[in-house]
Amino acid sequence: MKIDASIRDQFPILDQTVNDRKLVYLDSAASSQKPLVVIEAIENYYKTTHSNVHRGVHTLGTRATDAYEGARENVRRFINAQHQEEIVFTRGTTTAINIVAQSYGMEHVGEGDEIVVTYLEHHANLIPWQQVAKRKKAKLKYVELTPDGRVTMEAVRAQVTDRTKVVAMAHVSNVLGTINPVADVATLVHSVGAVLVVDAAQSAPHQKIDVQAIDCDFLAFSAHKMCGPTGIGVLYGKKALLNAMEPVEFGGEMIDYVGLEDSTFKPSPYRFEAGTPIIAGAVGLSAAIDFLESIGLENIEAHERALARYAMDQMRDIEGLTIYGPEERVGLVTFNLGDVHAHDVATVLDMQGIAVRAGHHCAQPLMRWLGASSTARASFYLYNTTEEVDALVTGLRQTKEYFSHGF
Ligand code: 7TS
Repeated sequence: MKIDASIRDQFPILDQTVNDRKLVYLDSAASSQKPLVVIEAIENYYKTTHSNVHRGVHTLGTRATDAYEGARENVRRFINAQHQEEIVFTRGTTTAINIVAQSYGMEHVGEGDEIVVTYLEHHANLIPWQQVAKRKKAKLKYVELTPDGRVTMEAVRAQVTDRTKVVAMAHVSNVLGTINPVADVATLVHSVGAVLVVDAAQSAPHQKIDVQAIDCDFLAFSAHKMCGPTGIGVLYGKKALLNAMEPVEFGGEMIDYVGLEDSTFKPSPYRFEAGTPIIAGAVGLSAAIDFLESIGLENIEAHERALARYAMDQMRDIEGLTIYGPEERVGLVTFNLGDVHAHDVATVLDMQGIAVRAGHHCAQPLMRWLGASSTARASFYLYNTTEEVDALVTGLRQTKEYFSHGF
């Protein structure tokens, strides 16, 4: 299906004014908006199907379980995982990575071992590994970036040694929009007997993910960035690894036999899903996957990249505006406008109804690497239009005038 402005009719939230201007939502990398089909899937689930899962034998219980496990199968198919047991529902990317760090990391990383990350990680894929490194007296090593902010295989090779136990890397940077060579990294990582953890929070919403083609050991993403609801995400892990890992949370649903002193646990995914799971969230995520696939991820990606190129071409004409990262990127543009603070840029744009993100984007080491205390970011999704990019550029020119002393 071709993407045109009619797609916006699917997103009721976009049809509103903010500060008396038509809303221009350019913050989808933080969280995307939701189409009617997702909102209605969640509503219908609560109206017709809800009960707890995996418990009673009654009809609603069976229907809810089918909906929940059906969502798992849809996620498995979406990322081309081999087995349903490899799909763990979590609260989001952050929780998924924390599970891997707390369980696999604490078990397999020892004193003097190495964990490798890059300078462009979101804090969600950095702090959990800092904690493992600190607790285990392991070394946290950083892959250097090229001057324009890319991760090269040469730079990864420079950090990976036979002491490396885990390499954790974003698939796509939430600040620079660069795509990392995760499949090649997987081959390298496996050659030293380590595992690769891929943070796919910024890739899963925009491009086809194939975990078997990447051959990553773990991969994490969040539903809310891909037209799905908040509160649910996915941890993919290779079956043998997940089944050998200790659970992180304990309680109902994840046990096999409970004795007075000790208990045994179910295999994956249930050993990682203690308590009543995020049933309606899984239903919403599944509907979001169907929605994205009905449009075609390749169409979505092409549309956003075209918008980013169109935006950058015009933004470069604004004197004093700095764009961070290389030309080759996904659909987002991070920038600064002279020495105007990014929060001020975002505030003036908001006065014109334009929503962009400002701050350190949960990537403080990268901000320091860029030499910026904060930046502004416009991120595009399938519902954005060239007219909205034009509004952004006009807004930036007005912002520049407003703060003309900064130039
Ligand atoms: N990893 C990356 C690469 C991200 O961009 C984000 C969120 C996360 C992990 C965490 O995802 P969560 O769903 O668990 O919160 N990124 C952003 C952002 O760029 N602006 O706001 C949130």
